[in-house]
Amino acid sequence: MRPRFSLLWSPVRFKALLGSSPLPGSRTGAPGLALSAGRSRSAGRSRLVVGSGPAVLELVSGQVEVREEFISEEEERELLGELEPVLKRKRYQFDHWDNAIHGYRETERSHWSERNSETLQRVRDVAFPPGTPQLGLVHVLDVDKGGYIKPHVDSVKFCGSTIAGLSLLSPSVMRLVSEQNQSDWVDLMLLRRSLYILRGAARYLFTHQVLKEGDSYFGGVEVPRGRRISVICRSLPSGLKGAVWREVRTRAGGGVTL
Ligand SMILES: O=C(O)CCC(=O)C(=O)O
Repeated sequence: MRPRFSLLWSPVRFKALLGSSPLPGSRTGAPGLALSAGRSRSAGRSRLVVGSGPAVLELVSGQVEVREEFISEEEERELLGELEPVLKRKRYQFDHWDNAIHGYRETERSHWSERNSETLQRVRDVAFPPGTPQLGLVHVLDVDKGGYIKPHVDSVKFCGSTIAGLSLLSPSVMRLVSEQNQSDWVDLMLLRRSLYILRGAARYLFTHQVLKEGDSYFGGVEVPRGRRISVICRSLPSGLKGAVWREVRTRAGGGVTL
């Protein structure tokens, strides 16, 4: 069965994968339902988000966004040029079985070159409404080709209601799974140079993970994994403001304690 969505938006090498068979059964192989164009900002973007069904897509509508080609190749090079010397001094960590991340090295950065500051400001401008308190430190995560991020919810002590991340070097699939019902899932296709944003319910009520090589499928199509660097901006945990809290509770049917 062919995936329901078109991959024409994606780099040429993904087109070659259209003929490959999805894995039988399992979440990994399920094509899923695309986020309806009416609820996302454009039909193009909606093809980058699929879910297990209409209800879960309704739950996260407006709370999950993927923007393809958010940064240019030049901007990616500029970010890598600043990050590589810092990351190369660190070792990938593979050995702690209980870590949320396997095969990674990381850094945090508050000062950036002028051009990279401009790129990051564009991320902040689209992800956070004006005046949102934000973490000054930008989190940089370098996950090796064989590495992956296990399902987790970011700590409410250190991160507010919004997470915004740029993906550099490699495409990958981010999977959100409802904490209340494990059969409710949403997959995000994170192409190289794209931006994803998780807000409110998507950030608080779902775990997120980045799939490992071998499990890395989007809509039944394999997404080959390579080394991936993410550059992540977060809002500050200023306490859930009334409106956000009401929104989260309403979407979850009222029975949620954070
Ligand atoms: O690499 C990413 O984009 C996600 C990182 C992540 O899940 C985290 O830092 O909590």
